[in-house]
Amino acid sequence: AKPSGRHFHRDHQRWASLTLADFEAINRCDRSLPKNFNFAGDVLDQWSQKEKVEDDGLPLGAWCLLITHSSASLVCGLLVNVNTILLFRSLLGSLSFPGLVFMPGTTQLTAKDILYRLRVSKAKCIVASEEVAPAVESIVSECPHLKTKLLVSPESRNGWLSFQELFQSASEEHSCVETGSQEPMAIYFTSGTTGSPKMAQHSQSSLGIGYTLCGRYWLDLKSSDIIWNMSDTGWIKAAIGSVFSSWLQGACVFVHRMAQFDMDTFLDTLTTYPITTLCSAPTVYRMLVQKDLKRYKFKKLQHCLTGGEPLNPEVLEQWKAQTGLELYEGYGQTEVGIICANQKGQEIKPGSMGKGVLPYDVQIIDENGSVLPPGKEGEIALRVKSTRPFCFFSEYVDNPEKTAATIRGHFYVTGDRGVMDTDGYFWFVGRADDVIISSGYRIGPFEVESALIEHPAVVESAVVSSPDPIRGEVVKAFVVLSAPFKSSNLEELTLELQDHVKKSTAPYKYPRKVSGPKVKFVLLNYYANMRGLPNVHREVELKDF
Ligand code: BCO
Repeated sequence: AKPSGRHFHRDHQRWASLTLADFEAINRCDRSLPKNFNFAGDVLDQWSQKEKVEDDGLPLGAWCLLITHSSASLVCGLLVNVNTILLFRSLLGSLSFPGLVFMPGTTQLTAKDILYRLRVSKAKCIVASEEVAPAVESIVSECPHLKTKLLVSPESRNGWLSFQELFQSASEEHSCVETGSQEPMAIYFTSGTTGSPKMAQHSQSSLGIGYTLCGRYWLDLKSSDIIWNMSDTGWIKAAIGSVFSSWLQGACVFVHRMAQFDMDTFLDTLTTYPITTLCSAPTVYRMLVQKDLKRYKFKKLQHCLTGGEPLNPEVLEQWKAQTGLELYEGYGQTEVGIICANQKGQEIKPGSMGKGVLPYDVQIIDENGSVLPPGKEGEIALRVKSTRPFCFFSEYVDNPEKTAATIRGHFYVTGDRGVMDTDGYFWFVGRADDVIISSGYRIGPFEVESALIEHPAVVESAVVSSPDPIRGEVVKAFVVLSAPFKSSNLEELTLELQDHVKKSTAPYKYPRKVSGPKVKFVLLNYYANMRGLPNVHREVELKDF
């Protein structure tokens, strides 16, 4: 790749000798982590300098190199539903401040979700768009730590600072702060089987350096590429694909936010703009291969990626047959980023999620933490002892028990079950717990059950995963109705319950299937236990037994 081995900017006093090749060496464990690292100063400022001094065909200069500057002293910022370019500005601005941790929120968060996030994180500042401002105002009185509200909008609003005004009046000169490479940089909320989402904290280097090889070999990016990574900015996949991995390689990030996913807009975008690299959830490819794709001529598309949920081999084959392009699957988690991938140049085995990605040592382990041989099913795990890889999350904030519970022997356990073959390729089997992976979202059943139980019709609920041909899995709710609702029209009541969940928590979690309590479900668990499967609360086809 073009930038490899080249100096970002030799004259720069802080990183006079550190190059992209050095960041790669750190990922290969051939070089130790520097004491200090700051992505804004040590990567973006270098590319910015390079762009100023060399005219070597960097594509559009559109990697949003706009560092904000203000004297506000913030500790934590929640960024919700802001226009993506502005989100990048605030995110990069946040990197330039000492002690500031950013916390992206997905566009679908409800007022209740925002309240939860602001309270547990004790965030001092929120950056939000106009659409979200009323939701924030409805809960702000319950957030004693929140001091500053920053509105991203051409309009002004009482009680909010204007992001645009502050940005325009900020000096173009800035000096980026020194940050320790293991200082906290970001918090991502992630769902588990029980309880509310946990705060997984990443450091300056885990996100800022950790995915250098992933950008080069999985995303296959060069500074002349344009990547469209469709993930919502609230997910770590956006941090990897739309910020850190891409900008480490100097690639241009294409941004097109759709209020709601629309297939025609999606296809028009690929045929109109010179996007070279596409990253999207398997669900999107499943939807796409239903269409006659041969009718479309994608302008520059040459590298396609997917992740967030398992990709079925048929979809990979259909995509290739229709477009002539391979589909490179990656596998990872909020806590650890990308840990397995089908990298460019590697043979793809359809149905496999590729090989382990450096610096991780990925293994399949048993319940005692012992490594299993190829072909044996167990839990997908990463070696953390004696040395914990630097690109790991640091901890679940304020939750030492949950942090400790991820460690088994010498390994971090992902909670996913899989198999490694004799060639070192990993094959996903399923979750080892009750987390539901639907359309690339990780959904905690408890969160949906809590939302359902708030409705007067629901006395009890049990939420499980159910197979789905397009979304991989969907949320299915079994409910026991309260006496006054027992004679209700069930179709109408189902819609009402779905709507209720969409209002109570992020709508992507709503139960797409709702049913009365079923003996069948209890029986399935019984059969699962008979087969020695751990804790399987999923709806499966009876034929599977
Ligand atoms: O399908 P429905 O129409 O019944 O429901 C949809 C929306 O209509 C609805 N909704 C959205 N906003 C709403 C609302 N309803 C009421 N009020 C609102 N304000 O809620 C449902 C949302 O479902 P969705 O998000 O799946 O929507 P959609 O349009 O079907 O999108 C399909 C996908 C595939 C584009 C979408 O599911 C998606 O983006 N998935 C990928 C998620 C992702 O990026 N995951 C990566 C996580 S990070 C990770 O895995 C770590 C790996 C390193």
